[in-house]
Amino acid sequence: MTDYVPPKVWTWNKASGGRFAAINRPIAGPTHDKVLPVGKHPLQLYSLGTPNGVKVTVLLEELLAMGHSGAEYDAWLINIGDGSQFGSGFVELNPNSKIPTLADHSTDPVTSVFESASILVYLAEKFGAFLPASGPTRTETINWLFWVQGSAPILGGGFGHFYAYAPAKQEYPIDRYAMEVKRQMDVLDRHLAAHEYLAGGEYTIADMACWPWYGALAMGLLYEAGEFLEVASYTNVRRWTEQIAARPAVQRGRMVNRVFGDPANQLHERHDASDFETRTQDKLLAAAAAEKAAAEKAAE
Ligand SMILES: N[C@@H](CCC(=O)N[C@@H](CS)C(=O)NCC(=O)O)C(=O)O
Repeated sequence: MTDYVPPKVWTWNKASGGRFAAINRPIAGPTHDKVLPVGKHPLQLYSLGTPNGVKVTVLLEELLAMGHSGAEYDAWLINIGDGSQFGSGFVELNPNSKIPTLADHSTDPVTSVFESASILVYLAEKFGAFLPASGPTRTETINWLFWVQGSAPILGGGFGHFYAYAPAKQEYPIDRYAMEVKRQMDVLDRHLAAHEYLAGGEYTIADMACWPWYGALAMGLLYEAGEFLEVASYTNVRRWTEQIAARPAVQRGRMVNRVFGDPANQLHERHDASDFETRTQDKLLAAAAAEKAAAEKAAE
């Protein structure tokens, strides 16, 4: 531990350090003028394929798969690394400057919806799906939705930050947050031992909110911390993760606004259902070109 003694009043006189130092600020509001693009569908999503973004694109793809054509959407890429969340148009929709943010142009005036859980509830209620209108399953869905909204910042902003992104490894915060994240995984694991989905027998927006965070963690995909946290031991979380990952709508939703990882799983912007097929077409063409190049090299 360092022997840092906090001053009487904190001042912003140096970068905070770590992976997101360039975008962290102690003040809100826009940094520049930027009008947001608006596409052809009533629902305009401004997002990035992080776990918080994926919650919403999974729900939109699930709604479309169910036949709700009104859920067609344009998904625009907001690159938080370059500060796009601080553009004036984005801040007008979401004063908190964080993805995901949704604008519903089917209402007059346009409805702006921010906070991923608020977007999930808004869409689920708009289309009457994945959140019962009343009764115990609704309450249980809301319980787990609030649970993940309160818990994931401990996983991402706490454990992930200190384990993977902080400029130096420190035992105290890593120990504290590792303990809490393991407790959270155990909460889920015990619950999922007795329930197929978080709210019981029904797949709901609670699963969609929780899966991108805790499903990814369970499969060792977050912060390269799989071995450290012994994630393979949470077998019920893994069963649930794989069950959800097998859904075609989830596989599509996970690709939208994704700009990292395997390029084959990235669809930077989505404006039409056919964008996924075009993406497949691109992959086939790229594979054919690679095969041709390999064959030519072998013939040299
Ligand atoms: N509680 C918010 C969290 C959203 C959030 O933290 N978004 C991150 C990306 S996953 C972001 O936009 N960060 C940009 C920044 O902090 O400037 C939600 O659930 O929507």
